[in-house]
Amino acid sequence: MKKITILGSSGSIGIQTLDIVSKMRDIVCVKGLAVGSNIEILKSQIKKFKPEAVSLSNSVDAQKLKEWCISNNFKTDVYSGDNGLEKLVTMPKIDMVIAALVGAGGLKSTIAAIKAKKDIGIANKEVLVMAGNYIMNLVSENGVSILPIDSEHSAIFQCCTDEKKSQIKRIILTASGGPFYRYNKDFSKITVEQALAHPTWKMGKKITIDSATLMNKGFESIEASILFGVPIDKVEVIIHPQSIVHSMVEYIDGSVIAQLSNPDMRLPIQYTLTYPERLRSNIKALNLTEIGKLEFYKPDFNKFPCLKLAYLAAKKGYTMPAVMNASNEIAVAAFLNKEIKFTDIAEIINMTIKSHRISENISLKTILEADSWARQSANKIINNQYTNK
Ligand code: MN3
Repeated sequence: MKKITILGSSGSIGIQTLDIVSKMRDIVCVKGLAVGSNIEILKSQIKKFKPEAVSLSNSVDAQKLKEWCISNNFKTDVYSGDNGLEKLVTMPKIDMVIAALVGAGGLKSTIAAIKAKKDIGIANKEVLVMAGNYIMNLVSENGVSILPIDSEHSAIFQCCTDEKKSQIKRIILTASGGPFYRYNKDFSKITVEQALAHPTWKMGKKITIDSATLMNKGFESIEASILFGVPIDKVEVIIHPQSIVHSMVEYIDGSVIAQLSNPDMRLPIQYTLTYPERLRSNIKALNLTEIGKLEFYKPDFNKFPCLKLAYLAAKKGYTMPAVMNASNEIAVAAFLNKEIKFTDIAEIINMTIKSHRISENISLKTILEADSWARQSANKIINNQYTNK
């Protein structure tokens, strides 16, 4: 029996993870659940999964939930804040933490989980973007496994089980392209509503905007480079609108291995939970003759400057990816708030990373300093130069 804690259980990955768990309760059991503020979803999850402990962002919500648990006879411990997350990931009983928070907010709890020697199912890609090498060092020091939940990285993981990493020539990361890869109108006029309408995947708002700008693919390139130990130059993004080939690995002998399935996040989530075993699933069987054709295109780096910026930040390394990630979070929030234009997102990131002085001394402290410096700078840029309100 694998015992898990899910951080971000009210989000898209969290909900789908629980859906998988409910179908294999003899294999996986949920001990801890953490959400931001979605108390109603958490209540229904407590009823169904009876976790030993849960956590919410703020203490007022936690207090309300505590009273609800008592009056409904649930013996669930209720925590809040960073402390609560730490409690959930360090519970002695659990084996694995599903890190499915969004953004930099998941960094500390992921680190705490690794230090408590828990295996990690990683969906919170920003953690690897901002502190990739630091995290991978901790992973090896503590002898834990970090398994990718993201569909592309799960694909790559499945394509390179036996071969040596030194024999990888190239990782080919596929991208659906988001809603705008064929869009020929003025990108600066793209509205929040248009950007939130993703053609293939239904996800949270932040990642949906990242998918529309292709920043998500930039993050995933960095994530692939970190997880599989290959330089960023060896990770190539290609647009594949059907989202059937989830990614590929090319070896030095010219062989290319791909993983295919209908697009359904429950497959990589299930594999993370059952690895190294494979179990039956309810996922719609792949029918290639029905699909007919699979297309592949080069991404347009001029239309999608965020992708270029992510590669640039990865090449600079050290604190630069953390700065790129933080300025992206600020810019995306401002776009969702209708304070800036779609095209301003890349400009704000560009201005922030250009004015950053890299620290080559990497520690959790310098990473967090770079992160908060970037948030302040990006906010300053928005307040001074972008007031379209
Ligand atoms: Mn993905």
